[in-house]
Amino acid sequence: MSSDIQAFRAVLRESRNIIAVAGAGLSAASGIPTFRGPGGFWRTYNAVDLATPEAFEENPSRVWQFYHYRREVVKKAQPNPAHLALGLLSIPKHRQLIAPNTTFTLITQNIDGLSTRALHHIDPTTESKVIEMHGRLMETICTACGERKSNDDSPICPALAGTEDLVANRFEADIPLEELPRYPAPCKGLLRPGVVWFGEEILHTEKIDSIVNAADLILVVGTSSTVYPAAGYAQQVSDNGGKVAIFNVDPPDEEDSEESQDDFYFMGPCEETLPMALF
Ligand code: BV8
Repeated sequence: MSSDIQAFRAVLRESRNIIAVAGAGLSAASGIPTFRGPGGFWRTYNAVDLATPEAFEENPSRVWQFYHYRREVVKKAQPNPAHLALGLLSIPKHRQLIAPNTTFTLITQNIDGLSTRALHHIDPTTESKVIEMHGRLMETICTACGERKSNDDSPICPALAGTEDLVANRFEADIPLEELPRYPAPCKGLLRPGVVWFGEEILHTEKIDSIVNAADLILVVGTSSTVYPAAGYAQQVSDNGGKVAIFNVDPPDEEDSEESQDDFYFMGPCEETLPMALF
């Protein structure tokens, strides 16, 4: 396992199909709490327990307050240097400088849209796309007609206004169903956040499978690699003879370091290590 930047750059140059799989650590420097860090809780709930269809079914008022809170956090957030580094790698004319004659695809587990915003900061005309495999916070799906729509209203409905302030609102509101986000008339169906919950199939699954199978280098950026299927992509690339580069603040796991598939390990905040390793 190496953190030799020159060796990593040589691998970048000799690769053909590069991918990155990103997690909450990519957006940490933008002020967005990670799942398994201190911010992984909202009120007394573990984020993972609220990101399920069952939680929404049981208490849509609570789940909508959780997602409204995260929408308001994201609206105040800006892409950080790690988003921008991946954005530059996504755009062929910039990628040419460090990895000529390669393809690059960013697959993100994050729903904050910051990687897409970074891309458009760099080049508003770019055709490059980020694969947002767990959906988007700023989209909704109608539970009645199934329509998926972009929605970055703040607040998304009057009843949620101010509920993001957990100090002013010490007690969780109990918002009646009819006051939660609804699809416009005549449908008026209850909306749900446009994200993939645990137990639901990820988006773009066939496209991701073919891209991961073709990859000969994977950058694993800011993820605990605990949620599948994303957590399995690095092993898949390694099994296919490809190389793995980890960018994480945590040190490598001791117990599995001997047989770990990691060829490179850049320990530190990815907003520093990623730009340094790539450019
Ligand atoms: C599915 C959207 C099947 C919502 C999320 C085996 C195979 C397949 C599935 C399973 C399986 N085993 C179990 C499952 C089920 C489940 C799963 O994986 N469970 C886990 C808990 C075991 N998977 C699913 O349910 C998936 N669906 O498989 O469907 C299917 C197939 C066909 C038909 C029907 C069904 C769907 C999972 C998607 C869930 N939705 N998000 C929302 O966000 O609210 S998951 C959510 O949690 C995130 O998107 C992300 O994926 C995950 C959190 O992980 P991380 O992003 O890694 O964040 P975390 O905080 O854990 O770690 C942060 C890391 O960053 C840390 O390592 C930290 O050290 C590091 N870090 C921090 N700061 C920095 C940093 N690193 C660098 N720089 C820094 N500055």
